[in-house]
Amino acid sequence: MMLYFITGNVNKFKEIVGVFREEGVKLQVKRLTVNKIEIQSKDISSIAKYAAIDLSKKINKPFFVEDAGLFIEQLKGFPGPYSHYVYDTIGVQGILKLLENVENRKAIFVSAIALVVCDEIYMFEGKTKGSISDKPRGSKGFGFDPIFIPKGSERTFAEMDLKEKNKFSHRAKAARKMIKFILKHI
Ligand code: ITT
Repeated sequence: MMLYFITGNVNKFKEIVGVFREEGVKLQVKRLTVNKIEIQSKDISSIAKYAAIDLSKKINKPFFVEDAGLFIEQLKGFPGPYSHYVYDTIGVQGILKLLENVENRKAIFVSAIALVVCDEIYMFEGKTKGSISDKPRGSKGFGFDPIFIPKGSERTFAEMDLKEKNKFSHRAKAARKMIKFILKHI
């Protein structure tokens, strides 16, 4: 079986392929870039689910999509579902500016995967608690990785190699749930 991951983000693809490898799954995952519909919702899972429903009308093979967002407690969950747009506009420095002199730096990364097999949709979610650093650290990864320190580590995601990030990350947690499901049911 070949499984397609529909994403424009190569880093996400590499992370998920890494999880498949770590779990010893002999299933080929290929990246496909197809434009996705992105509905407006506070809920990451709903965004992934609607994108998958729309794509399932056009794609006739097993595939999944993933949507992710960074939810910062002091900012009432912002940027959350707007993470991509916020990263492209005010970026990492903009977020740090919003948190200047703010003591509460708690944040959660959320990932939702929608898997489509034989016209059925299956949802998997992963969450990682952590905090926002005072300044960017590290050069690996992508997006908000330089300012996110997962609980249980002193380092930002951008200071970790892919394998270490996958030990902590929201995306790896969601991917492991999907892999468990695939191995059991498909
Ligand atoms: P898709 O084509 O898969 O949608 P995308 O980059 O647009 O790729 P998302 O909308 O799911 O993906 O992600 C929103 C943004 O949140 C993303 O562009 C990053 O800026 C940020 N983000 C998500 N996961 C992240 C992670 O693991 N590390 C750092 N930033 C992340």
